[in-house]
Amino acid sequence: MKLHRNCLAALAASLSLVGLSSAALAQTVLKAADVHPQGYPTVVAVEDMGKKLEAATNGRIKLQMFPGSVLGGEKEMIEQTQVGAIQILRTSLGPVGPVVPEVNVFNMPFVFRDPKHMRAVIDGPIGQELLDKISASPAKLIGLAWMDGGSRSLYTKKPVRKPEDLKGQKIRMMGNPLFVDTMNAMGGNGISMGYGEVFTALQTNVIDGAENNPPSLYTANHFKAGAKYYTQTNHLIIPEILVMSKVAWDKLSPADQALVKKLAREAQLEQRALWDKAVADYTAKLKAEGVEFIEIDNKPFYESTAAVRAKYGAQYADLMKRIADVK
Ligand code: GTR
Repeated sequence: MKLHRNCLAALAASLSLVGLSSAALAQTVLKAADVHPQGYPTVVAVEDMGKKLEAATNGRIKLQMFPGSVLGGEKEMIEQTQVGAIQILRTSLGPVGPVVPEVNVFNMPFVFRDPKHMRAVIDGPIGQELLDKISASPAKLIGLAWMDGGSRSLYTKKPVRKPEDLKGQKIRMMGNPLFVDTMNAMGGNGISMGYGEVFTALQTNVIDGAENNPPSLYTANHFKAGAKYYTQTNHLIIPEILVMSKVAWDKLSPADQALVKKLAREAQLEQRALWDKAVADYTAKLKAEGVEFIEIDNKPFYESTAAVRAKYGAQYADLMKRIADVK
């Protein structure tokens, strides 16, 4: 009788152990990362995607967000995503170019007429083709969805109105040789550097300026490091992208993969609405902080970068024509 009772207790203990461990095993926590701080449109949209994912899977799949570059700069985070240490990454497409060269077609200066044109392209077949190219490439990244990064303009310590004004000025660009070439063609000296180093580099005069959209200029505080002149060059309109590590992707069931893709697409649309508001809000805040927005005719900058489009775009001539034809 005693033996019987002991056996039952042992069985119950092992059952509860099995129960515990299978519940723990069944839960997948996806680490998501972003260079931007809490509250930034991309961060909010990915966090909301995580909430929906958790609800739709009854807590089986969770997403944990690491904002504000806590897991590194974009180059490092892309590498971590490739090896599976980060599972979901929101990044600019700029630093993806060196690992998936086909995406550089979207990274070229003045390839889109305006942000509206860019949205029409990413929402259509070309946008899907590029996501598929990323997924099919050997980079071990799955292209989930696009996000909006508006349009990038130049900010400097001295006012700039034309390419000649950039002579001798060191301007930080994202890590991709295409961007250094772009800045050199625009008249300045392009310096490749991580986003997290820009503030100190401005403060210590290692650089004289950088280029970005208003929400980034404001939230990264670069205007407080002396970059008070914001010249509306609108030279780069680069979509942001949400990618998943192929290592993590391959562990999901086909049904979960479809769910992640669907929710990523919803995050794309949510981020877009948040983005439009952020551009308006941060533009007003920058002006209130004394940043001078310099309106210019950007044609000389467009013309000065023709050689960059010719050099990098030759291999995408057909695709560039298709992009230009999107209304
Ligand atoms: C921002 C973009 C970031 C990052 C940053 C940069 O506009 O959202 O992903 O690429 O620019 O300049 O490094």
